[in-house]
Amino acid sequence: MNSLAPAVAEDRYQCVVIDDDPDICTLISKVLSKIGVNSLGLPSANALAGALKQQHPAIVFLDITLDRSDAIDGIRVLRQGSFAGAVQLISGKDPELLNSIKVIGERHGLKMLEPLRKPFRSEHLRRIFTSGNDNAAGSAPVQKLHPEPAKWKAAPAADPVLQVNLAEALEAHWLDMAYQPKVDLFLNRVVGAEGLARINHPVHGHLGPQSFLPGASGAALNRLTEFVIRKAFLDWEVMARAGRNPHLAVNAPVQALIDPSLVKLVREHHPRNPKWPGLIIEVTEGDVVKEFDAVSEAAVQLRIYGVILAIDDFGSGYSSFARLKQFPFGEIKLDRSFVQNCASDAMNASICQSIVDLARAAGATCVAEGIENKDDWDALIRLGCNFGQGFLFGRPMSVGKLIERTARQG
Ligand code: G
Ligand code: MN
Repeated sequence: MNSLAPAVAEDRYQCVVIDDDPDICTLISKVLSKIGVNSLGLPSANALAGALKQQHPAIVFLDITLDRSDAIDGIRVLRQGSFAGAVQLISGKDPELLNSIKVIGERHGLKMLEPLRKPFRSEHLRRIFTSGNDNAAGSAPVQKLHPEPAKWKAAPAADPVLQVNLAEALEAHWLDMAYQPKVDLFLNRVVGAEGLARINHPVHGHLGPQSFLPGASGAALNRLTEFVIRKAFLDWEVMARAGRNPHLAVNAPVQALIDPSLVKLVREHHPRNPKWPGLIIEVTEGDVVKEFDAVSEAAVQLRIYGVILAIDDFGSGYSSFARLKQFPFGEIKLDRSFVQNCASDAMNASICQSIVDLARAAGATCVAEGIENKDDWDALIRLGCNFGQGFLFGRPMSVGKLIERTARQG
């Protein structure tokens, strides 16, 4: 009935503590419960992976050495689970090692707090939640983990995000799609766009996927995927009537992609106009690797109807090149963690070069994600990357705006 769940529902843990020493887990949990924060203690990175399927904690405390795993494994698990909260390293190990691990976490796109050295006092723990509060002095209540602790302000993704039930949002017709232009980097011309689902909430305005994807049921994700595909078909027709012909893309979770109803939907509803260039469905690399055979089969079947698959965030999912050789993808989307600073960072440039070459050898398109400045754009051209998207070329926009941004084609 209530479509707006609080950021942290009552049956959810606000914190997860990963430490192989149960006494430490208990100690931290006790201190946190005194300030109204509930937490779940776990011994290993593996256990964390399991817990993240149900839990969306605002903060994860992470010890360095864990049960048959370590903090680096934990970081990988968090990255793969697209963890949007903050990570608090805790250890008695030397500060240099702690700092190197913090840097690795940041490289994985995680919000890493300043490491906490063991032994620590309960006061230190409390400060994590209360610093930045004017009335701090250790007594500020933080039940909702909200008052936006100063440490979290730097990274908006780490703030607890308003959660909306996806099934109810679909029911209420709040779903909408914004398009981010995709450009030919050599010609500086818009050739297509990536559709990004969002909620147009009557009270809270535009809400991104972080507000409706975590915790969404499989059935709701299937319906969302059906929505974005139908919308992309309809919006292409709108643009075609305005004389445009963009190659549109949408994102889909792998479970929805391999559901037989998806092929049926494409088969029945794809535009019949002979000019239609087809649709691109983006699936993340990690997902592809998990369901390799089923996704490969769906990819081949979808191709029959003009739909190709793109591997999204390529390079971030640790796929093996050997397996990739057998995967029928049509596009690789170079993860923005490599694209950003590729002009000045030799390692990033070299990774981009390898992926551009890989795409070319596979006969696939390579699209650089997250281009934010001219230097990186120039560098990508030198590397031979043909296509790109990013704030430099345009933020996600309405179909009307996209028509304005796109060249009329005869
Ligand atoms: O997973 P995928 O790469 O499809 O996610 C697209 C997301 O990337 C969107 O949320 C979009 O707003 C964001 N995005 C798009 N372009 C840029 C950019 O240039 N810089 C950054 N930081 N984010 C971007
Ligand atoms: Mn994408």
